[in-house]
Amino acid sequence: MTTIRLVQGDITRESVDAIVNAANSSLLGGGGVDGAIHRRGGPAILDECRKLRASQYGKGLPTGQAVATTAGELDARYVIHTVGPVWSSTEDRSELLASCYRESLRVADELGARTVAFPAISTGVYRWPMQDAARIAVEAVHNARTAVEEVRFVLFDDQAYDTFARQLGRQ
Ligand code: AR6
Repeated sequence: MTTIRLVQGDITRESVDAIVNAANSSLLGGGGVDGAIHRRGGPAILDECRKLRASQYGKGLPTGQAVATTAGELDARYVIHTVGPVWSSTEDRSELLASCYRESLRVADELGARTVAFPAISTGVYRWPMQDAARIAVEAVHNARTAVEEVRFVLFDDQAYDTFARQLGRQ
């Protein structure tokens, strides 16, 4: 049974086994939570991302998949990079967003991680509406068969926190 916790704040301050990064397929960093993770985690994360690109992901990490690196100087053992879908009003990409959570938890299981922090994947630069993203995130975690004991959703602002709290019936 996986416990879901909600936290408001900066995911790079969390102390967990694995921090999930809302990356892009290049794995070479970006803005938003990706930029914050690389900034605070230091260059070791990017070094490993570059090696992963060279060895396995020359064409980029596909949307909906996940891969782990060191967490560098973050208070975590791993960063799990996943690529969320860009929001589309004409195409239903929710299965890809659910896959980000599922695949990240699968990678966490492979690593033996028991506590995993997630940001609200795709809800920033990729423009996914928060309410729909919260529903998909919570359902994906509820449906996942995982040994992860605690999933911590780390929401950056009040609105995101309140939306996840409502989705969990905690408000
Ligand atoms: N801690 C927790 N949540 C955060 C933080 C933080 N430090 N910073 C931002 N958020 P985004 P995406 C929230 O844009 O939509 C990058 O450039 C933010 O408020 O980081 O999946 C990548 O390289 C929002 O709710 O990720 C990709 O190119 C959520 O995290 C692209 O953005 C996700 O916003 C990915 O876009």
